[in-house]
Amino acid sequence: MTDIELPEGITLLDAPLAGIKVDTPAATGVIYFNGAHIAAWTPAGQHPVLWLSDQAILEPGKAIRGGIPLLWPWFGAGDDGQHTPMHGIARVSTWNLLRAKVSPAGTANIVLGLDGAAVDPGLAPDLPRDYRLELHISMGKTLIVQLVVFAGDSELFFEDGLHSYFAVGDIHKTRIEGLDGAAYSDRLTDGCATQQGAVSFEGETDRIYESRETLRIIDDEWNRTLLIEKVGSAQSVIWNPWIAKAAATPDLGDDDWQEFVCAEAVNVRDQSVNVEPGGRHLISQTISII
Ligand code: TA6
Repeated sequence: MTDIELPEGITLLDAPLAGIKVDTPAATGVIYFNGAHIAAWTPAGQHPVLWLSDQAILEPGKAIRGGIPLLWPWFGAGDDGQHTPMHGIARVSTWNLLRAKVSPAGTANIVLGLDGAAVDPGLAPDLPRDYRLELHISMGKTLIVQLVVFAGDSELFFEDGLHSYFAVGDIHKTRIEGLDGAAYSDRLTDGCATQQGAVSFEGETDRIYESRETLRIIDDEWNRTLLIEKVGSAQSVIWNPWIAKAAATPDLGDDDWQEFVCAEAVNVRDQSVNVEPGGRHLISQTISII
C-alpha cells in the first residue's frame, strides 16, 4: 500500500489494519488504507473530534463504524435500493498512499489513491474501470478532507459523500445550526419538511437536507462548537440512530448513540454527480473547532 518514505510525525501501522498514524504537535490521527478511512483525529489539547465505535469491525474489505466513511459511487443501497455494499465500494477497497508530508506547523498533508482497475470487478460491475479516486487530507488544528473523482474515457454518474461521525459530549445537549429554512427529506417517514431553527435530537434522526451551507455543531456538554464548511456538496445528511437502531446495529454499543452525530456532506439521488470523460469532481469538508 505504500513504498514512500514517511516524514517524522507519520508512521506506518500494520494492526489492527494497515495504515498510518499521525502524531505531531498539532494533532494526532489514524488513517487506514482500507477505505482511505480517517478513523481518528484529535487536535492538540482537545477532545477527539471524530467518533469511532469500540465495536468497529477493523478487517480488510469491511465497512468501519465511525470516523469518515467515504460514500461512492452510491449512497445507502443506491437509488433502486438494491446496491451492495451499503454506501458503495470506496470504503471497502484498499487504497494506496501516494504522498505524506508534515509542515513546519505540524500539519500532516496526505494523499491516498484508488485506481478503478484495481477494484474488485464484482463490487460494481456496471461501473467503468478507468476512473481514479484521490483523497487529500490536511490534518492539523483543522481537518480538511477532499475526495476527488477523476473520470477516464468513460462518463461517470455517481452519488458521493463524506459520512463524518462527530464525537459529542451528550447528544441531548447537542444541536446543529446552519440548516434553518432548508427543505429536507425524512428517511424514516419518506416525508418532506422544512427545518425550523437548529436541529436538535429527541429520537432517531435520518434526514437529507437540501443545503450547501456551513454547519455548526454546538456541544453544550463539552462547551465547544465544531465548524463544518463544505465545497462541492448540494446536500447534508444528519443522522443519529438513537436507542433502538443502536441496539440493532452489531458494531454499535447500546449507549453509543449518545456520543456522536453524523453530519455528512453528500450529493445523492436527484443531486447525483455527472462527470464528463476526462473531467473531475471534488467534494470536501473543512472541520475546525471555534
Ligand atoms: O447516512 C445515514 C445512513 O444512511 C443511515 O440511514 C444509516 O444507515 C447510516 O447511514 C449508517 O450506514 P452504515 O452503512 O455505515 O451502517
